[in-house]
Amino acid sequence: MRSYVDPLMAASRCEVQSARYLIVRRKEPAVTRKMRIAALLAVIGAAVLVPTSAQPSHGPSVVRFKMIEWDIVPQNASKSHGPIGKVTFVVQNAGKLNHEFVVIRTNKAAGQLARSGSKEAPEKGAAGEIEDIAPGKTEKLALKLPQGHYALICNLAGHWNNGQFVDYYIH
Ligand SMILES: [Cu+2]
Repeated sequence: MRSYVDPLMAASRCEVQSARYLIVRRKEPAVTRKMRIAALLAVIGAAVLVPTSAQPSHGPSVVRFKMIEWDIVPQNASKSHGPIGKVTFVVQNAGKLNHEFVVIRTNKAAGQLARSGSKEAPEKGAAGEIEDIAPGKTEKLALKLPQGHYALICNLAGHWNNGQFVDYYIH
């Protein structure tokens, strides 16, 4: 049995090695091609963007959030792509309690604004807020925001501590 298996294994090992060699050989041109395509797309993208580059922003300028017990859930906003400049927060209270929406520019993570167990978080760096949003209501807040990290929180007693916050970046 052994004498039969050994040559087969040797043969397949040899095939694997030559296949590996082929992959390695083909890999480089593929990567180069990809890079060339990416560079080409960048050039096309830049050419398309140049006439309208007055506002160098990416992501929507109207960002929607849903507030629930206990969270602030991005609807169309991505944590990493916020528009630089004017942004309109459209905040729907989809919960059963009143909530508020505070936009704070801070280097701290939204969940680390205060000690765990704190009734409220400090609002140092607050850029604006919607004071009260009744259940079922949708309110808007338009702000001009510089690049940076923001904590979006509800700061009604106990709400932040229950997890009603989200990190948001503008860059
Ligand atoms: Cu709340």
